[in-house]
Parts: sequence; structure tokens; C-alpha cells
Amino acid sequence: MRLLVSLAFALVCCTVPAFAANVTVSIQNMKFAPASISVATGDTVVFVNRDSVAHTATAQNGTFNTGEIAPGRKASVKIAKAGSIAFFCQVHPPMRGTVRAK
Ligand SMILES: [Cu+2]
Repeated sequence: MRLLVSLAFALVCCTVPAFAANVTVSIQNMKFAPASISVATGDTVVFVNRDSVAHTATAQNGTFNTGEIAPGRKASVKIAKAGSIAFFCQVHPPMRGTVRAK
């Protein structure tokens, strides 16, 4: 019985909270994939550069800017507020995406 209680407690206390997730966006073939994502406020978006050139993920409203992400590297940004944020790559401005946070 004691073991069961400990086990249940361990499961509850050590599970990653559902309200703070990581959402991955790949950067590949000069595109954000997926280009449009929905997250919860407080989530972290991880941009993974799978291209052979550097890219940025830069919010048009200035809320985040990863700076240049070298090929094979990643950068994380935390989405602190609800709303829709359009972002682009400063090196290749036609590369665009949107984060919707609720
Ligand atoms: Cu780029």
C-alpha cells in the first residue's frame, strides 16, 4: 500500500506539466515547417535549423528574435502572451510564419 501511494505520488509530481510544452518548428528548404502553429501561452517554440545556411526567427512585433541560428543548431523562444505573432527570417524575408497563442 505504501509503495502504491509513493508510486502514485511520483507519477503526479514528476510528470511534465501539460501547461508548458515545447513546440518544434523545423527550418528546412528555406521554409518554416509548419509555418503556422498554435500554442498555449507559456509554451516554448523551438526553432531547429535543418538547412545548410543560417536563418533567424524574428517576430514582426519585436516580441522575439532568435538571432542567426547556424545550420544544425536550434533556438528557443517562450511565448508569454496570448495573441498572433507573425515572424520572418531576417536573412531571407520571404520566409514567414505565424505563432498563435491562446
Ligand atoms: Cu532564412
